[in-house]
Amino acid sequence: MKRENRAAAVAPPASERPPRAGPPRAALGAVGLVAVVAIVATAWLWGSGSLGPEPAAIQVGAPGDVRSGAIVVTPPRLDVGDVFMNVAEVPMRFEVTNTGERVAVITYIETSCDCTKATIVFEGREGPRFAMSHSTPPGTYDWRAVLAPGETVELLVYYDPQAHGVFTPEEAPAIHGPITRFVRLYSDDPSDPFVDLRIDLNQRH
Ligand SMILES: [Cu+2]
Repeated sequence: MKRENRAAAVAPPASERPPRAGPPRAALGAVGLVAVVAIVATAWLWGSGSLGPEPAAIQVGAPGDVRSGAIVVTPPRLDVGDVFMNVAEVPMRFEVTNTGERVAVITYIETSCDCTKATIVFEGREGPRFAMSHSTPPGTYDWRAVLAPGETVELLVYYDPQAHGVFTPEEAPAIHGPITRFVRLYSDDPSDPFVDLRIDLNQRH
């Protein structure tokens, strides 16, 4: 009884009802019931969406929740091989992708040494060049990069082999041979607030 009353209340308008003459009554009844169920279900979903909090499925989640904005750097590690001391600057190119289903905001970049600087090309422009946190601490630049889900931007890293001075291996052995540097990207990704990329090179005189 209850179901019949409800169906009557949300029946489609007369113009959408099937004509009286035509398929048997049983068939019409089935079609009508399907339509009513669909309308009621739609109304219920709408109602719950506007009245309650966001459905759990699209809330920013716990660590590891891939539905949040997620920053991925490609490649995560780059070996540029021999770098000679007489080269002014070695540019390296990476891609930064938001693999999440939400917007991700890159808020800050930090490198492990001032010989290494990093910037993101965002909206066609190279951003500020970040270095170590003591050289370009948070707040140095009024800058951030907002990446839509699936968006990829370019990350440029510059290594300056002369940054520590130009010395022979005998004069300064520490700045020769295998060298490793890191670049750290900070974002609002709740499951992974920063991501590191690694650069290896062989410093030669
Ligand atoms: Cu350095």
